[in-house]
Amino acid sequence: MLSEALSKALSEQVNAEYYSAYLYQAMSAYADRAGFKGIANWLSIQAKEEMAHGVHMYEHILERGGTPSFGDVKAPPSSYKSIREVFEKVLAHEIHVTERINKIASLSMQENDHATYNFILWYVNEQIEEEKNAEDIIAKIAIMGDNTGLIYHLDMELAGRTFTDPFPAAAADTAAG
Ligand code: OFO
Repeated sequence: MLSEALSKALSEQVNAEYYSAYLYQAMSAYADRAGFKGIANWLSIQAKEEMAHGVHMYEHILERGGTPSFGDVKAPPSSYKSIREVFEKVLAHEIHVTERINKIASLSMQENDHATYNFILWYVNEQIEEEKNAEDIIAKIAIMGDNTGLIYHLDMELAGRTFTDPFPAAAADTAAG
């Protein structure tokens, strides 16, 4: 059974994942209004992934007999100076999320909760990809400078991103009852 401390930490992380979704959706709106539909698509899919991260974590709390708690999801910033700034903020946010996830991993170990430790390792690994994705895009933007024509190439590339359920097995289990 999940301890109270881990129930609280995981519930707060569910909230943080929902905030991530909200943040990326707001960034997507900025990119869309600035005319970068492909970048807006990438950010919108990122928002969907964050929702899936939050739901999956919520389900773990219930599955382990914990009590999920709910708080306000804070409002994200909605205006940005440039696409470069957007992705710098994505990276800074993901670094922050990595710190949060690592704290939950440490707490699971302290409490000898091997099931939660095993569960949170998926998120630990996911954070490697989350930070790398943002770093790769920032590196491309650094080469492009403020050349809007080149940013449109990035826009076309990011238009190709499609949503893949990060937890297809869990979705199939739910469907099967
Ligand atoms: Fe949930 O990985 Fe980004 O924040």
